[in-house]
Amino acid sequence: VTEYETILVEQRGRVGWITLNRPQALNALNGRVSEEVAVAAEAFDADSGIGAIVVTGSEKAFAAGADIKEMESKTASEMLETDHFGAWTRFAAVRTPVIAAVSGYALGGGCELAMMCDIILAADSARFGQPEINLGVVPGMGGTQRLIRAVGYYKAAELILSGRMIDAAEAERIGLVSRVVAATELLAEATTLADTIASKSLPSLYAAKATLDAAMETSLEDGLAVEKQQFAALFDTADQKEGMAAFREKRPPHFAHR
Ligand code: CO8
Repeated sequence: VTEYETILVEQRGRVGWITLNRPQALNALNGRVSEEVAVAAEAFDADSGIGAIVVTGSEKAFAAGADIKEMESKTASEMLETDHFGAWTRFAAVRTPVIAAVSGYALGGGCELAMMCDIILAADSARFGQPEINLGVVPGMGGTQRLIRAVGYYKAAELILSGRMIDAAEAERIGLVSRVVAATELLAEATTLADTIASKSLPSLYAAKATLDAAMETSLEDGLAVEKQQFAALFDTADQKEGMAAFREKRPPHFAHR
């Protein structure tokens, strides 16, 4: 990727913004989009001037799914030969906290992209769903696994087997989204939240995300071992000394933010 064609990328303060930008296809996620999102997120992740990433779409659609027109004529061996998921694996692996700011449709791969993020902020206009069953397929960007971990087996099974779309209120009730805000406030709320996160100590943000990831992926025993390691390691950072000194001296901490 030398120039972005399907996304807009911008740094605002310590926050990296990635805006999906294929309005003619409701931000359908084709191979180009996944590569560009991965490259942009990795570049932000490598930059110590960035403490949070926001992924968003348009008012009408966060993303209406993987690009059906791109997939339609593929054979099984073509699907297996091409690593369609590789770019998304790279995106999901960034150490920096990622917020999905969702307005409008987050369907199929769009819902799955939101679930690759650490926090899902939803406009009251947001609609979530895994409609792949209506196309004769199943979720293929992590939806069968991440939705169950997010909302439990029975909610996930109903959504995946029926293809039913849910509104933001239901998504919040079942635990799929972190918080619902008025559609007109979505970007302002995302900005406030991202700025707040990005103001923290970077090593502790990386550690927090690593422990959260461990909770999703391992047993309690292994996860607690990760937590113990991450917690201890932070005591060698200047930010830990600063954070605790600031508490003792009753003043705000000044983290290094190199
Ligand atoms: N792929 C390609 N094009 C799309 C997609 C999509 N997922 N969604 C919408 N578009 C296009 C439409 O074809 C239309 O284009 P055109 O104007 O050229 O006909 C344009 O976007 C506008 O869409 P609509 O006219 O349909 O807009 P509506 O407001 O009438 O409807 C909907 C909005 C309800 C969101 C409707 O567009 C829709 O149902 N979209 C498809 C939703 C869907 O089924 N998503 C799941 C896709 S499968 C998937 O995500 C699998 C993930 C695993 C991938 C694994 C790696 C490859």
